[in-house]
Amino acid sequence: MRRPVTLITGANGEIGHGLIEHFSRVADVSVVALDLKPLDEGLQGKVAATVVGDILEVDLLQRLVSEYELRAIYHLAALLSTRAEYSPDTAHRVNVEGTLNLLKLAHEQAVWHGRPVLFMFPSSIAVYGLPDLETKAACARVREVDHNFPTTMYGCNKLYCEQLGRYYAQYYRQLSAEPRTSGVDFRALRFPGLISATTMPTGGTSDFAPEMIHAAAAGRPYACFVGEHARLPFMAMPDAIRALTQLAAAPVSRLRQRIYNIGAFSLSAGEIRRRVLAAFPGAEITFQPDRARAAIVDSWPADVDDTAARQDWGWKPEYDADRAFGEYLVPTISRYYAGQA
Ligand code: AKB
Repeated sequence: MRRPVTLITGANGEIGHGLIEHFSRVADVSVVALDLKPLDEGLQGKVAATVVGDILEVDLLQRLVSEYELRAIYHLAALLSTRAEYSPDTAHRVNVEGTLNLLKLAHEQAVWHGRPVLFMFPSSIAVYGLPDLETKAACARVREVDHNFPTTMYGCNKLYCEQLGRYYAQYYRQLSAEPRTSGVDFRALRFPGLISATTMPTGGTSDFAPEMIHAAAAGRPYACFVGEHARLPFMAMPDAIRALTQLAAAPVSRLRQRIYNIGAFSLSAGEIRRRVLAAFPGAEITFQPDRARAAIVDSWPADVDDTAARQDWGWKPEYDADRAFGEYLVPTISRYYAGQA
């Protein structure tokens, strides 16, 4: 008898950390954590099993399902936007072929145990591509269907994988004599830039916000790679975890779409700097824009329209900018670096 589990890929990343902490407090969920690197020590006692390996290794995935019955997959593994620009072919393999491997695995599992497999997919504001700053200013809150013209490999990968997931959930093998669903219950969230108080992102382009805050708390100078007017939507990590688990728990009958924007607050790099200086008055933060990375940020929206998520499954962020800085980021990061000192 195989053990029913929830698989988290890319478990060692920022969202993985938050999700594992969350599931460790939920009695009936056993997590198998898959990552290229060994799971961080602090998380090891919080999962049923850890697997070190690559989502591109089909044999590894098959060995996994010989031992476990997958009831849900949180597919977090990806190369983020900046890193993907340095190795676009690898990014395509990991982000697209890796996702397809997991969609196929979810389908096989659903057929095997005769019930739908929940497939949660973190997508991104990187799927948007605004042609210029005038357009960015004019359409402050983009809807899911607007401006889907990504300028990065990562954005192209996320947009395509959203559509692959939608295909698996709604149209899989639609021409077969007896069309049935694939059994893959695919649900995606388009995350804004995420800011965690306890982990640092690697390889993203919205990273200037967490980097600025963490550098200030650690007493390190920081040169921001975008200009002070560069503006993006952001979200505190606890809200991101809540959004994932809330969408996962929503009855499928409530979902009018498979892919949802979610928003929390929108800040420019200059506004983040002012908030960081208010909390850490000695911080040394300068602006030294990197033309290419700043252009990526300029192509992403200043904010998103998340009306559909609010209407369909009750999305409402708990952290606006004041609460995110005042009650989560500043106190938690300060404690974290005080403990390191
Ligand atoms: C990145 O910067 O690549 C990510 C994202 C916005 O998806 N944080």
